Amino acid sequence: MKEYLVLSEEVKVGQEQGKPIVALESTIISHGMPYPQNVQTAREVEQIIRDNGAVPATIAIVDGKIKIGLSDEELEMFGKSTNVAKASRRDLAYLLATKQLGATTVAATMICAELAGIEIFVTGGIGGVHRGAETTMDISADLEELAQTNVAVICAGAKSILDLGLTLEYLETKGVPVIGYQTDVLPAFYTRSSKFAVNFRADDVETISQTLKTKWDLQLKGGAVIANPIPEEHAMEEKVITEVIETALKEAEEQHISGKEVTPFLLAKVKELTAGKSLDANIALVKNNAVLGAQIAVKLQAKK
Ligand code: PSU
Ligand code: MN
Repeated sequence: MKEYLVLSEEVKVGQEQGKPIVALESTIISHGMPYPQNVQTAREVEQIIRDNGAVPATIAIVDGKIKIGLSDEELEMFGKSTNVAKASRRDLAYLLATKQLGATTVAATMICAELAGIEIFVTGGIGGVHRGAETTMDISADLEELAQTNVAVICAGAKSILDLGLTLEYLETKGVPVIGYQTDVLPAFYTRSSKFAVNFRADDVETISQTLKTKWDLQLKGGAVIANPIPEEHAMEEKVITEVIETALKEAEEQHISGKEVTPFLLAKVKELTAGKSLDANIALVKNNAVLGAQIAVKLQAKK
């Protein structure tokens, strides 16, 4: 199994020195944001993690290997290339076997992080149960992964392109705790709140890391969602974003978008319809999650 893993020098040295490592996904770079903001953001997020005492490990599939930590050139390549496959759980083996470029989703990044012994993973938003899933059965593989893989995902909740209520129900069935950082309600990515309560509220990093440690000490397999609201000053107006999302969903339906294209299509549409404002919000919230994720990783490492 280890023969598939290639650690960057920074990650290797970090692990040897017992430093906390924070995983980062690459789908957000290749399919979630446009160039050059994607690469710029990826670099800044890595630096924020270093500044907060942890080591960043951006994960991707390159030339038959799972890269744990990308070089600057690789980040640039994932940001620029148009031939990068979106890699979720089902895609990993084929992309590795055929030596193609794969940008890992939340699900795939969790798998690779666990293989590399990394427990904390920072991203923007997780996939979930799509609206209308009762007929389309479109449910992100991210949720099943959270059910079975021991990695905590720090995110800004989930976008309301999804059915947030059903997403929470699914996570509840699978026993995945959803912890709100300094909030009682599930943040909805672009906005700080939604009408849904989180399972638990944690006002400090210690509570979160101790909860994670306890979960895994008890061998309760699976991850956790740490939901961190977008900073107030970057949040979007709820009415604006709701209308935009309704339009994007309608267009996706009219154009018969399906399968793994759905999420990237909706993300690109939302960005287009908000004249880039949603991108600014997206960048701000990922950076905010990077600070929290690094702090949790540092605390968790101190308990080893
Ligand atoms: N949500 C976002 N931005 C993203 C994604 C989701 O706000 O970039 C990406 C993540 O990589 C996530 C994936 O794991 O989309 C989910 O895709 P799907 O719904 O096809 O499982
Ligand atoms: Mn899907």
